[in-house]
Amino acid sequence: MTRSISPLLPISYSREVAAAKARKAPIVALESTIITHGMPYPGNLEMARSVEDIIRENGAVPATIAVMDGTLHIGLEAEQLEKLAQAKSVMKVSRADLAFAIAERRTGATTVAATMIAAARAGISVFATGGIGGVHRGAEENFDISADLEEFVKTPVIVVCAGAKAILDIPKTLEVLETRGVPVVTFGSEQFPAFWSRDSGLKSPLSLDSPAAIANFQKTRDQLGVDGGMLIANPVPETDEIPREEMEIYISRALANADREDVTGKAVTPFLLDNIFHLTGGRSLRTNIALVENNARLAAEIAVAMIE
Ligand code: PSU
Ligand code: MN
Repeated sequence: MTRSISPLLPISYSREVAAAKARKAPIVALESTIITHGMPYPGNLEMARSVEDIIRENGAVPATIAVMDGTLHIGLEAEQLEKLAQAKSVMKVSRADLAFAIAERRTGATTVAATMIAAARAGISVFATGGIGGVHRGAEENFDISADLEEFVKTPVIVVCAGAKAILDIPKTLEVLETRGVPVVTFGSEQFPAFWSRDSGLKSPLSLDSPAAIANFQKTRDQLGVDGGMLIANPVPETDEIPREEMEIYISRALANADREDVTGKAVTPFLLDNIFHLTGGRSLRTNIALVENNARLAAEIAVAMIE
């Protein structure tokens, strides 16, 4: 099959995002791997919709990012979001293969790294998600370190997450971020959170108490000529938390299952998430949804503060 090479990147803005860009309104980017590979349908669609609504309620415009049939979408229309949430065999794309999905006219859900690239390309500086990828347990053997970490070095986007999942090696994840010069700021706490749990047992490198202070920090980095993004860790609300000791039991079982089934590469994170979902009888999913909603709220407030 021959295909003409397009001189322009096939990029499409939702009506809402295009209007927000025109009036320079605050915009918050959202990733799509969490929708296609992070949660089962229909919980994933409900989550995606409620997160978008929370961003709107807090004075910003949501831009869910995904590649659909080769077009890079910055913001999805309602029917596109619905289609993506039910789509099968969607690629999970990161820095290495975002352009591949576009060039080959595929459908790809964007990870944190790919969403940061697309957001920066679209002039969006704040992004909300659940958890970032990091250094996996056993990385000294399997070399499994998410491309998400390296993206923070290059791409100037503030990413709001609920810390790192304890399926990862959290101390090593923080070490890599420190080595690569990525600021890790916990919102309203001195302790770095562990996704489903409010405390990882590790101190956060930095902490700040207001969206305005976070916006000011990023602006100051920019004035100093320091490149790259930063990680804002927002602890899950207390009422939705699953304590660390309890999570550790499910995590060890999920890791043992992954080991037995020889799961490797990109499949590792989705496999563990799905396993933990079943092991907790769905409770991990409720916590996951609550923390993404909480992150959407904070991200909208930061996006508003960035333009003040
Ligand atoms: N962590 C989560 N939920 C997720 C992911 C990570 O708690 O859905 C997804 C994100 O899209 C993240 C990606 O960017 O997994 C990391 O994948 P990998 O570890 O293969 O880089
Ligand atoms: Mn990996």
